[in-house]
Amino acid sequence: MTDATKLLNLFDDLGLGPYAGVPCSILNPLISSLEQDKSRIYVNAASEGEAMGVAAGWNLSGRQPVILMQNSGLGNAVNPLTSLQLIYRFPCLLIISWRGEPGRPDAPQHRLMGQKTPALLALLETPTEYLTGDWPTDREVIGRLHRQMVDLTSPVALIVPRGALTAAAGKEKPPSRRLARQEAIGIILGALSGGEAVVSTTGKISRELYTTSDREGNFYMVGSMGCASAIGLGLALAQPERPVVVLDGDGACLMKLGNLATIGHHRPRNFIHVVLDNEAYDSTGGQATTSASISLASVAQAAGYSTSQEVRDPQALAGQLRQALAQPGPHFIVAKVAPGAAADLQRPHLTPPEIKERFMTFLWQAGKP
Ligand SMILES: Cc1ncc(C[n+]2csc(CCOP(=O)(O)OP(=O)(O)O)c2C)c(N)n1
Repeated sequence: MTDATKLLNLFDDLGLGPYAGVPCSILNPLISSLEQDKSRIYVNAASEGEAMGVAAGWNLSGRQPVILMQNSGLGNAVNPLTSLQLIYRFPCLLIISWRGEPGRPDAPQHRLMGQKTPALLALLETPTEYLTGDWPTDREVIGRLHRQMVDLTSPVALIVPRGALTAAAGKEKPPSRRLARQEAIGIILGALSGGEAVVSTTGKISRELYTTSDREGNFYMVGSMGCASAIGLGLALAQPERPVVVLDGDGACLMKLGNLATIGHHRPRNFIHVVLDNEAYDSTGGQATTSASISLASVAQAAGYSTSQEVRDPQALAGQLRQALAQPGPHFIVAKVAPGAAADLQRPHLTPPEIKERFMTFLWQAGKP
């Protein structure tokens, strides 16, 4: 396996950097090295598209930026790639992890993008190479790719398959005294009376909800990071009598922060938006989001939610939720929770179409809650 530190040193030698991106567990060795060693700039962008913009700013200052993303995030980056980097000819290195690589078992949301990633990059006229995990080969691969980037003054891509990268052991994070996310989910589900629709965001939140509180009225959104609150808005507007509870992550909420404005504008009375805020992308290795330094609750309040509160203990969470269920919304609750999850978390055993069918049947059969 290729060591992340060696790779970063090689990038330094080639004059590559600074760095911006959104994490993937495959890229965790690189991102956690960047987070720990502050000698290089790493901007933890809210979305991959935003990272492309930050990188273009660096290009304008004469730098050769590196943008890190999961291949699912390539979707978010396509517009800037085609209408910014490629047309202005900004040389930069895209490091793209390869979830859903054909022939390797992976979660269903990665299948199609995994199949299409190389073809999509080819279609987007972006020269592409693969990290192999063999250091002498990888050194050559990156040298070749960098030469193409410079010669063509254009973006280039390095696809990183699972297992190609490794890192030196990171620092142990001190244990958090905050409420565990799983406990918070238990409190929220415990306050429901049965007819509520629950939409959960991608990653460990959906896995925890499934493992501890599976019910027909749960819609596990396994991909499309950031869309849970938008799905919830659609549902709440279409079913105004039914309370809709969205379980969001801070990373996902930040990725599509604009959803808050849309929800605040349309003001669905039956909408409860809970952000389980561990200040981290826990599902991909615990890299920091920016939520520690901003108040998501203030953003929601300014966007027009009826109520917006930050809670830190079980009683406050239960109390806020009871109130939200009793009074017209939209409501926003930020529950500050600890990073980390149980080791034995399951993934939904249902396929995405089965999740959909079961949830739709629930909506029909449950009638009015
Ligand atoms: C567009 C996109 N970019 C990146 C990912 C990879 N990814 C999956 S879950 C996740 C972290 C989500 O963080 P958060 O919403 O804070 O929830 P947590 O994992 O902390 O519970 C990331 C980055 C993705 N699925 N989609």
